[in-house]
Amino acid sequence: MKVKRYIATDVSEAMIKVKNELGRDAVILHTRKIKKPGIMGFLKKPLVEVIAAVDSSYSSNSNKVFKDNTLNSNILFKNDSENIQNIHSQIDSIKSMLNTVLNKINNEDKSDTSNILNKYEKILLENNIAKPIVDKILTIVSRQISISDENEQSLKNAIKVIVKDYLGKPYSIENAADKPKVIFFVGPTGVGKTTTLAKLGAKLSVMNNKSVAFITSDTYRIAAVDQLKTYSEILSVPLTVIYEPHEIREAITKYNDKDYILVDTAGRNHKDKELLTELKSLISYTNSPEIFLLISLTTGYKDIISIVNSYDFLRDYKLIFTKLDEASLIGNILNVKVLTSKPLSYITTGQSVPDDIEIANIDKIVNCIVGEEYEGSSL
Ligand SMILES: Nc1nc2c(ncn2[C@@H]2O[C@H](COP(=O)(O)OP(=O)(O)OP(=O)(O)O)[C@@H](O)[C@H]2O)c(=O)[nH]1
Ligand SMILES: [Mg+2]
Repeated sequence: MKVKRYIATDVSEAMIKVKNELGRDAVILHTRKIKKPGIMGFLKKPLVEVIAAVDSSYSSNSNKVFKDNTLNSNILFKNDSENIQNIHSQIDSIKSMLNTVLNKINNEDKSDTSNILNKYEKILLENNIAKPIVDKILTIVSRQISISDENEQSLKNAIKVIVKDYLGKPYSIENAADKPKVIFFVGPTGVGKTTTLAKLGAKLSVMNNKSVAFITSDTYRIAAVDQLKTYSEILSVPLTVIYEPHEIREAITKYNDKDYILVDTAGRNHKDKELLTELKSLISYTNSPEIFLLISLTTGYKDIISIVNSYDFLRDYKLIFTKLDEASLIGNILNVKVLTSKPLSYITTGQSVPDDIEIANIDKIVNCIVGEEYEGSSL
């Protein structure tokens, strides 16, 4: 075996020297960094010392070891970098897979959300709720909760809360404070003014033991007075017929001791300004009257808007909705309520006096608006 020491400025220079002198079969036994001797040596770059050996009898094996070592370390190094690259590319593909899954979940969520919102938009529109009101409700709702299949019920409940809030608390005639309370029944022709007045008159006098009187200013139709006269006789409630608006003052004075004075008015074609002026004059002769505007649930929304606009000279009134039994949709209750901001009071549910009337049941109306059954009376 031949062993030799080499000093070089770096490893590659040392290797060249080893290779030149000992040949390709040389084996590196040892390498180390060394300082040049002397003070100046400390300031210079260190040198490399390589101890190499060669044995002719093992030359081919030694060469192999040397080569294999190099190869192994190369392979190892190469494998390491490939592995790292592999890991990076796997991480990248996991990332992109995750993104795809997340996008899918998001999109599914969005499509779930819009499916459920679409479903309720349809239900509300089918129930005749005006489009701007439907949009308003759904905008509020979609801001309030994130919607998915599981919380469809929460969406429905949120809609119910908003609708309930819009509808407010119903007003009952029994809450009237002053005495006598003068109550006008106004509205379009044939809407149910006289019948509703009779229903409430009967409830107040027979069931609530209140003293009641009737006044009618409806002398346009021959049968109109007779109709109310019949109810007044059955209920033993006095009736006064007035022919001019100012006569109402005297009639009210006459019934000063009563708890309630219910005033029937002639049905007005809401497009007839003159008739409406007469009604205005009649009401103006009364101190703090209570007014009920009656609207039939069989009337279309466009006509309802026109009716409500014609009666906007009445600053204060309560809403009575009639003929629920004949209607197939209930949405106009909400439409009118939003349009007028006036309190709801009663709903009439048929022709029978006095039974077919109820104080507006807000929960029943709300449930029906979101697509559930209206409990009790028809629809
Ligand atoms: N189905 C149904 N019919 C009703 C209801 N309320 C009133 N009616 C009927 O509607 C018709 C007109 O009722 P009226 O009380 O005379 O109506 P009105 O508003 O006084 O009519 P005019 O005085 O002519 O303007 C009558 O046949 C009533 O029986 C109701 O809730 N449901
Ligand atoms: Mg009438």
